[in-house]
Amino acid sequence: MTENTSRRRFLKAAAATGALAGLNATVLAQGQNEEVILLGGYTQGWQGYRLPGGASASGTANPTLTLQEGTTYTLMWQNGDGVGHNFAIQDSQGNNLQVLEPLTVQADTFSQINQTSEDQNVTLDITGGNVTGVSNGTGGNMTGGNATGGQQTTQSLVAKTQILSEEGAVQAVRFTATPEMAQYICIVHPNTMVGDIEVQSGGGSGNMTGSM
Ligand SMILES: [Cu+2]
Repeated sequence: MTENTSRRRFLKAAAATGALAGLNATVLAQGQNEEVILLGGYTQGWQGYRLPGGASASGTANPTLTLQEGTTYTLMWQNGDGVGHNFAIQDSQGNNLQVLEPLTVQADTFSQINQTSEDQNVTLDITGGNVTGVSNGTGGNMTGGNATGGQQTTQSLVAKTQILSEEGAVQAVRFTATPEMAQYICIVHPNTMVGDIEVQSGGGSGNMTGSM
């Protein structure tokens, strides 16, 4: 805790003096064209806070995530009730798809994104597997950067995330939408914490009929 606080203080000071300006400008370029999804993890159901494609997140449990094939999404969820939850994406047969790149993210970053309106663009700074900052549509940097990201060149994809039990803690994954994605789920509570994923293919219009 103390370490974290003093580090944040350092980062704030560094940002104020402009020491991190160059770093932020560099990593910002990697964050383009990413969509951010925010969910709340509750035993009775996933709560939609920020949904892809400008969909309204108003009060719906287990909202359908409408994704565009080939688009990369960063999904963050916050533990809302102190019960252990995790996150997986499954195909229509219920198989966990090994497509998730785990990212670390701080709870205050989640809060800052959650405070932006749904139609406001958000750009993430992601480096070394860490979401180190977030910018809003006007280009202003809302959080300090993480100056010590380290070199994590190995991107290991997982089929499900680790169980997160601490209330208020945030977990993040990055994935690219593919047609076999059918639902997102908490493996601990597969009956209540499960929602549909609809993946729209890039080219077509009017994809009303089933694909199988
Ligand atoms: Cu759960």
